[in-house]
Amino acid sequence: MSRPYTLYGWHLSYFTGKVRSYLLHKGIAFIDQQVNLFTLMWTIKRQTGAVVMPVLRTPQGAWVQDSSVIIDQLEAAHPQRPVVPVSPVPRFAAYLLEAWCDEWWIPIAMHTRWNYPENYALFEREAGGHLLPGLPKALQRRAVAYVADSLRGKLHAVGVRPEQFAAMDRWTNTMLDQLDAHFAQHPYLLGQQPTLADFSLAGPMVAHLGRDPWPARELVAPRPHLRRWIDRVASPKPGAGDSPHAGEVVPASLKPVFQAIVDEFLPLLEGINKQVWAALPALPPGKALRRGLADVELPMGDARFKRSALPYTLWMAQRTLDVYQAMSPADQNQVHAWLSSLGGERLLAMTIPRLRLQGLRVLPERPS
Ligand SMILES: N[C@@H](CCC(=O)N[C@@H](CS)C(=O)NCC(=O)O)C(=O)O
Repeated sequence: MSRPYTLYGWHLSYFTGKVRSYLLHKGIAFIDQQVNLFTLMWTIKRQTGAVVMPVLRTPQGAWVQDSSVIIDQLEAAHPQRPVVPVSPVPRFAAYLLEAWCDEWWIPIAMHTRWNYPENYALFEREAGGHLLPGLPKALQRRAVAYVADSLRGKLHAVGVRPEQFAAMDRWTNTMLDQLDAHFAQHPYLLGQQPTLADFSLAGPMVAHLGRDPWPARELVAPRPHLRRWIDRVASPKPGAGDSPHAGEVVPASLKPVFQAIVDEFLPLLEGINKQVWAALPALPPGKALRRGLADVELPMGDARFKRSALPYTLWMAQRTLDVYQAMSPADQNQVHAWLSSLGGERLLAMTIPRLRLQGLRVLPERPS
């Protein structure tokens, strides 16, 4: 009997939530391994070059890092119940939503976790037990405090800054209302079947907002359709969404979401792209870009928002644009017409330096 996959990650981890929801939906057997301090700091670092979760160990013994790469590899190996739509507009929309859910939502998920002290008891209990299983509670608490400090240290970079809290709260409430209204009409983002987009939204929603006590009570419970979607995606029932096709529509009720992506996320991508191009000439060949560059400013609802430009985010945009580039001219026309209807067709003309992943960083494929 072959060994199953092992998913190394915690239930409270954003990107582990994405991959776990995907694996459960696909019905792929896996060991759900809560990662401990040794595995995280030693084994994973040695195997992937980064201290990060989730990481998937395949039955063949390969260690795969990055939720998007993990899902790509699993889709190739397990083509039944595909999670990527075939029709051009939903296909492109699924990847665009993946990029947005993975990157845009990070400050919101960090803000709703780290700025409400009542969330800490759950974090301390779970992370402590995972990091140092079986060791004294006092030691576990010290280890968790260390991890929590390092996570809090990243808040400013991703834009979680006191002067921006009010704008983030307004944005979150508006967006959650829009998602709740959508899920009142459709079981999943792109219709009847869960897609890559749903698993990506599981990152912020299943692992953070729908689980941390403060946002679960204050933000999610008042929105019952969103709550039910979170529960569906976190624990799919056998046979749910069991169809040979992934979602093949872009429902009209998602229009406000795509409008926000065009109005807010596209300027974020453009700001990062500008900084990355500017950083390339001084980058020694073969060296990765810093994880965070200077601040980029963009709209967030009715306000302006600042966060560090993360070159990795551009790799997610490249992934989305690769999907468009691989389409036939007729299919590209459909995607172009759809984005034009939102005023976002300039996304398709963006020139991004070709990037590849190196752990949590990116570097140009060819030396500049
Ligand atoms: N883009 C990566 C991100 C993985 C990631 O950021 N994981 C978080 C936990 S949810 C982490 O380990 N962060 C460590 C760090 O940022 O240094 C993915 O899609 O898997």
